[in-house]
Amino acid sequence: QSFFRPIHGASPPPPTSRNTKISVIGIGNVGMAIAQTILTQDLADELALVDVNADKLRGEMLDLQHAAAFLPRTTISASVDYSSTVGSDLLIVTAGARQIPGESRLNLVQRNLALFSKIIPPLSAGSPEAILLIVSNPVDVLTYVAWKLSGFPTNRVIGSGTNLDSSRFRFLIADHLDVNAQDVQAYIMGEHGDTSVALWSSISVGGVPILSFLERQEIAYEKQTLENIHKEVVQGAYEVIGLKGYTSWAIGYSVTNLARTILRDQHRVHPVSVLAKGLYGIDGEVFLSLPTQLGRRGVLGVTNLHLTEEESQQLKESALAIMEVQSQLGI
Ligand code: 6V0
Repeated sequence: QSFFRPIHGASPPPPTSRNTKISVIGIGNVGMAIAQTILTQDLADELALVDVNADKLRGEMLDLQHAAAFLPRTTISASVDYSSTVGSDLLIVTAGARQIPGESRLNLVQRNLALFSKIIPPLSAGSPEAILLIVSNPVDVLTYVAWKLSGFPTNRVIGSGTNLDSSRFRFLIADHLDVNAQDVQAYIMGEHGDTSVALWSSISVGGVPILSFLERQEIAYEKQTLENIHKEVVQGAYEVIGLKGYTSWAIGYSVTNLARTILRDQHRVHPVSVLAKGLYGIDGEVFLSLPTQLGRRGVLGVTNLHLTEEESQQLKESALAIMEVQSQLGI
C-alpha cells in the first residue's frame, strides 16, 4: 500500500520511464570519490557499486545511503556480483591491482589483464549498450584490453586518459598567470603518464593564444618555465600519492565531469583515451588521449588540432611507448 493516495480523476501512471544507471566497479579511494561526486551532481537514478570486498562494500553503501536526506534521490546498491550492474548506461571501472614496491610496470599490467579478463566479459554481457569508461592504470593499455574483451564498438570504450592531467595543467597555468582555471584552454595528449604531450601551441586564456601573445608583447617566456609546468603535471600524481597515499578528489571530479558530458549528451570536448588508429599520423591499434567530442553515443569524434612538428613527433613516440607494453601482453 502506497503512503500517498491518488487524487480524484488521476490517470494511471505511464509505463515506467527508463532510469539512468551508473555502475562503479572497484570502490577503493578512486571509485568512492567518483561515486560520491556522481551522487552530489545528480547524474544517476541508480548507482551500483561492485567490489570483491563484501564488508567494505556494505559499509560504503550504508555510509552513502545515510546521506540520502542531503542528496538528490538515487537508489544505491552494492554487490560482489557483476549481475548487479545489468542494464547500466555507464560502466566505470576503477578496479585494479596496485603496484607492489619494486614491481615492474609490465608485471602490473599482466596482473591487471588477468583481473580485466574476469571483470569485463560479464560487465559487457550484462549491459550490451553501455559506455565503458576505464580509469584503472595503466589506463591506455587497459582501455585497449577492455575494448578487446568487451567486443564493444570503439565509440563506446573510453579511457579517462589525460582528462585529469589536463586539469592539473590548466590549474598550474592559471596559477602561474593568476587567472581562473576554467578560462584556460589547454590540453595534455598522449599517454596518461610519463610520455604525455603538452600542447603549448594551442593554449589560450579567454580566447587569447598564449604563446603568440607572449611573443607579441616581447615577454621573454622561458621555455624552462613551460617545461617545469609540464613536469609538475607528470609528477603531480606521484607527489600526491607520496603525501597522502593515493589520489582521489581530482580524479573523482574529472571522471564525473566525463559522466555528465556522456549521459547528458553535452557534446563537450575532453582529452580522453580513444582508439587513435589513423589519426595524427598514428598507425597502430593504440588507445591514447586526443581531444575528443563526447555525448550519449560515447565518442562522437576527435578534433583536428594543428600540432607543431615537435608535438606531432612526441605524440607518435607516446603511441610507440604504449604499443611496446601492449605487444608484450599477447592479446
Ligand atoms: P584501491 O584503493 O586499491 O582500490 C581498488 C579497488 O579494486 C579495491 O577496493 C579492490 O578491492 C577492488 N578490486 C580488486 N579486484 C576487483 C575485482 N575483481 N572486482 C571488483 N573490484 C576489485 O586503488 P585506488 O582506488 O587508489 O585506484 C584504483 C585505480 O585507479 C588504480 O589502478 C589507479 O592507478 C587508478 N587511477 C587512475 C587515474 C587516472 O587518471 N586514470 C587516477 C588515479 C588513480
